[in-house]
Amino acid sequence: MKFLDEARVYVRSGDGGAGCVSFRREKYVEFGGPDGGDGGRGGDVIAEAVDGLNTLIDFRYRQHFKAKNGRPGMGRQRTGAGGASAVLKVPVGTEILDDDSDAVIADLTVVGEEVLLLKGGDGGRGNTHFKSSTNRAPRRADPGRPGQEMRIRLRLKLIADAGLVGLPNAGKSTFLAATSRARPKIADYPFTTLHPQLGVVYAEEEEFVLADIPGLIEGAHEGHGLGDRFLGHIERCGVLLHLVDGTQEDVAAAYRTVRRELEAYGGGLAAKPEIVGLNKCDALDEARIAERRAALEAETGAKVHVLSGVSKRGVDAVLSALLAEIRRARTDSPSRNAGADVSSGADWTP
Ligand SMILES: Nc1nc2c(ncn2[C@@H]2O[C@H](COP(=O)(O)OP(=O)(O)OP(=O)(O)O)[C@@H](O)[C@H]2O)c(=O)[nH]1
Ligand SMILES: [Mg+2]
Repeated sequence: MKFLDEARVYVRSGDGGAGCVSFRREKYVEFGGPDGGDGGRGGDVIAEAVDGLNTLIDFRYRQHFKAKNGRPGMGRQRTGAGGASAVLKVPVGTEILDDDSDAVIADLTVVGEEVLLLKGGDGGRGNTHFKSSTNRAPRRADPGRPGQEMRIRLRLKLIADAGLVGLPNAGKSTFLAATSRARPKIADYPFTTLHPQLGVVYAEEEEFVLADIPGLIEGAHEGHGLGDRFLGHIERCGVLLHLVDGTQEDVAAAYRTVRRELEAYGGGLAAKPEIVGLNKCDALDEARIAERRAALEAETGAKVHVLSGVSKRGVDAVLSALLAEIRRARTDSPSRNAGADVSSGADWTP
């Protein structure tokens, strides 16, 4: 499956340079004494969140990152040069995990944020350090300390402002296509969408990023259907748009099924603000719409929007309800979406 939101990378910091054994040699100075310099420090491995990236595809082609070793010390007490650090440039929103223990090492959410993954080895001490009253000519110097190595896993979660959820066929991708320049695949069968899609939506002279993910079915948290792993991509959204296909008999049950999966997944998804839409109303008469809307409102205990991604009825009202929540989320954590650079209609997997 060509899903590029995870990558495994091997990183290694540089070895320290060896200390030097050397003695002062000068005309007329017979016993010049030790003057071997220290080795240089090995380079570190650093990860940095940068602007303008939105996939981890680069890490498909380059999976080894090694910092340079420190240079050895030299005579006349010269310290060796330090090794250059290796810098992994990752998109904003990347989590870095230790591949062995699965522990989260860092979560880079702001452009320019850096984390030191591995320290370079210290350089060895030159023989100058081993001079003592009993040993005026030490022949000893330390080797440099070795660098460290680690396997890490990079995991990118979309930083979308709003996320679409619903059963397969609810019309999520149609909604994304109707409101942004994204052109996701749309078809009359479940699981048309196989990987997340992003679109930039313009509404009320503002823009926000909307994520369309594969549909959820009952038992998704146990791996049914496409499972619930895509929900990780909407964990950071400020609001969810929950679409219910209005042409099905039991809209309340459809709503409940998805809610149960959101709750089973955890990650704070169930607690997020949610806008509920009764979709495909172009295919229903007004009496049906009223009846199903009432059933859905009884289930949700909140206002249900009536809309159609095809005829665009109600779409503007839904966008403005989403925007209201997004503005609230942005004021709560202004740095959250800093620099999320997503071109309109960006396909998540190139
Ligand atoms: N009449 C009507 N049909 C719609 C509307 N929105 C979507 N459809 C149809 O419903 C079917 C499914 O639409 P999609 O947008 O692919 O649904 P989805 O929720 O993205 O489905 P998955 O990707 O499988 O989860 C397609 O045949 C669409 O043409 C709508 O507003 N009105
Ligand atoms: Mg879809």
